Amino acid sequence: NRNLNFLTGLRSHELKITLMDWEGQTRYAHYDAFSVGAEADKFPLTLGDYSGNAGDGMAHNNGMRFSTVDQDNDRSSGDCASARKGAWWHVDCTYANLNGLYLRGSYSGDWRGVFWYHWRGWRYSLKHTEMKMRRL
Ligand SMILES: [Ca+2]
Repeated sequence: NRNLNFLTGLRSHELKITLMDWEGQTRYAHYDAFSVGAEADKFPLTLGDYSGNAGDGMAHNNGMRFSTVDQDNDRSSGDCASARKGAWWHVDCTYANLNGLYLRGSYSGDWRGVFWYHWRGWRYSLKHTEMKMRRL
């Protein structure tokens, strides 16, 4: 996150997230702006406008601070990074959990896999995901 803060502070960037399920289907979400703020502010996320075919899974996270298991900066009375098994820009908690557990497709139980709610729902852990940023 320090590196993302440094790089996105130098120049404007866009973000493309690609997702793949276990059947080989792919989807993408593009945000026309992407930056990560300073560590002192808990690495807040800024996203621009969405386009794509995965659904706007990260709109909810826009403007949020980054939470980890030892840094609860979310808006939940609980601890989302622990509950969702992944550090992220949690709100209460998230509809996109790309740092979650690698659970190989459908799973039961709580929201803890690598999910993108707006595509495969929260009980499906994706096979492959990427977050790619590029200078504008
Ligand atoms: Ca909390």
